[in-house]
Amino acid sequence: MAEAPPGPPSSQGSHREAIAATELRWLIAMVGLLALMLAVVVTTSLAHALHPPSNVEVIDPVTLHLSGEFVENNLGTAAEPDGSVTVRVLAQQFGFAPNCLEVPAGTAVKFRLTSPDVIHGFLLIDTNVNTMVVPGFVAEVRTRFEKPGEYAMPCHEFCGPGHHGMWARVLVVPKDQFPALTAIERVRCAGG
Ligand SMILES: [Cu+2]
Repeated sequence: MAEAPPGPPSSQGSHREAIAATELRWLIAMVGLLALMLAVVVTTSLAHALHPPSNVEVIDPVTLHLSGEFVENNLGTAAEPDGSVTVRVLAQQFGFAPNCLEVPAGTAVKFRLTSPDVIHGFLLIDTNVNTMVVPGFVAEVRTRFEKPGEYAMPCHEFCGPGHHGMWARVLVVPKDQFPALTAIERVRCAGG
């Protein structure tokens, strides 16, 4: 059986040209979009110190209450010998422990968080702090608060039926006030 005769060469050629032009337009749009996304990543990284969390550190979510750095007495803000502070927090259904984190202004702050149950989120609006808290891993974020103030700290990863009520706060106090606070006052956000 004879094949259907091909269309006239000129109409086939213009069809191909139209396809090529469409593909080129999509290619340009795609490359443009990729360049824009790359520019956003580079700009936020340089201008706002926003980086993808890079800390890969494992922890056993079953035993973290019993021993190691996330036992109850270690939670909250601890002063380090170099003048910086480390804040240890547990994110669990449906709250943060402690639920108020008191830190000094003008000081390097390292947050270390983990979860014993499901994935939670740690976000401080208007700062570079934004990470997931994944069970089995320690999330670590470094930041610095220049001025005293208060930050709401909502869990921003849906973690179950009580998710909407899961939030805490960070209270930044003047640097000279911080050393006088006891460990208990720090986790209760005395003065806030
Ligand atoms: Cu949560």
